[in-house]
Amino acid sequence: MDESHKYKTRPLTRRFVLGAVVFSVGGVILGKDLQGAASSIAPSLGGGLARYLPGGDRFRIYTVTGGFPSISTSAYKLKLKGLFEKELELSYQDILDLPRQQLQHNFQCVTGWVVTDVPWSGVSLEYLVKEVGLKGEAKALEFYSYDGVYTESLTLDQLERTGVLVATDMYGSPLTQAHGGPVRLYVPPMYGYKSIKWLSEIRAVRTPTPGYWEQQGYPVDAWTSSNGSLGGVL
Ligand SMILES: Nc1nc2c(c(=O)[nH]1)N[C@H]1C(S)=C(S)[C@@H](COP(=O)(O)O)O[C@H]1N2
Ligand SMILES: [Mo]
Repeated sequence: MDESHKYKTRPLTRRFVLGAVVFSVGGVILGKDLQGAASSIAPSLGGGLARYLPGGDRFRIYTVTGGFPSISTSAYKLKLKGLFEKELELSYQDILDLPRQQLQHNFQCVTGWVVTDVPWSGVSLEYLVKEVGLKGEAKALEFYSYDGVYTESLTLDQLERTGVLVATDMYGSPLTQAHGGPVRLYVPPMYGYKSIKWLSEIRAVRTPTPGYWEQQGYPVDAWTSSNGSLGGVL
């Protein structure tokens, strides 16, 4: 069995969960929607309640499993499987060695919070996919997480229009575990649920299975604005 795919989860403490309840009293709705059953706010972010309110320009940390997978950069592997010309496994270093892209864009969750002008860097997913090469039948990409539960997908058509990053850095530093490090996806013009954290595998397929939240009714086409284009941000 491949050791690199084992991970430890860090369960939320009782205090953590209680904190979330207090926040809901304070006006932040922590319902059964995208907040997830066990999602909460990282205490390390610090600061007062205002920082977590919609428009407070602070990320909220989400996880649908109640823990954060812990994958060291040395154990990290990104699998490329399915309808690629060849199946591959990339190490963290392999990803760092690919041409880097930077972009600055808002991060917006459908629950109402948005963080403006977040600087990201990583590798263009479109570039990566073209380098590896797709078989003719491939029409979409499915994404899997080291948490073993969360999934997402993009059609190749969406990929061409979005400038998706296989992201390793945010605000000029390596992604933290809470934000999906070592490697997550960042899909600039779509709602945050497309930006899968702890990315473990990209699978090229004919017809994508809808992602975790999409199976619960959220749109597969998750554009935050009507034109669905990046408008020259990249
Ligand atoms: N693996 C995983 N990825 C995920 C989620 C999650 O719960 N698990 N939540 C999604 C949602 S709804 C949002 S808004 C963003 C939040 O990113 P953050 O936790 O870095 O703020 O992650 C997305 N990616
Ligand atoms: Mo979200």
